[in-house]
Amino acid sequence: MLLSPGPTDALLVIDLQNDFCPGGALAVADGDTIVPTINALAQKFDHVILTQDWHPRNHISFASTHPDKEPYETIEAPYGPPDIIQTLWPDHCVQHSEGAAFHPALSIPHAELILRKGFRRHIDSYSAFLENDHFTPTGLAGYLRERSLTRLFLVGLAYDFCVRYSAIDGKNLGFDTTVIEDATRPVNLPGSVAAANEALAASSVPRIQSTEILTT
Ligand code: VGL
Ligand code: ZN
Repeated sequence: MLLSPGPTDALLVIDLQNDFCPGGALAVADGDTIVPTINALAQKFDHVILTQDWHPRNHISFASTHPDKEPYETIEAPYGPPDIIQTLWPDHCVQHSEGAAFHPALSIPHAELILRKGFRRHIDSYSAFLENDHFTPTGLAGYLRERSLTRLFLVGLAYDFCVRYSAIDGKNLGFDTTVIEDATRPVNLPGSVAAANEALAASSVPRIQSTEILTT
């Protein structure tokens, strides 16, 4: 069945930034290969929102901030449950760096909002809706509600982190939420893709293919 986006639908493009693409600081395998699909999908939507991971130097999620830690080790986040375990990453998406810029081939001139997240030094934000304390809002839910945008289609990077958490929070906040799976790529830490698949299924967030929206 072909899905046809309408006036209350939005495409949410998560973190399509240089640092998550090959050659970047936190490169996702083939992260750049989804750009043409996302550009084509964007043409089908009246409303497109981009998110941008946007960290200050010495961000809590950077391994380099913690003297005795290496990337991909974990810490107990000071803000506590429910996701008390914070993965530590290589320094990435530092505010105003080239790595934080959108991939140069991303071409969505009609995108209406660029939502930056992860800008507070002491808290990470995978989700476009809530920071990693699962409490502090980014403002996106209010924006979408004020604009009467009720159905969301998520694409971008990375499937198993920012796409996963954004989709689940979107769904929990009352938006009709779908992930366009072939327009995402995962970081792929041990178990992270299976965990994302299970979490999305548990929240009844469907995964579809871009061909269900693109005619060709
Ligand atoms: C992301 C790890 C750290 C993402 C952002 O966009 O999925 N992953 N920061
Ligand atoms: Zn980040």
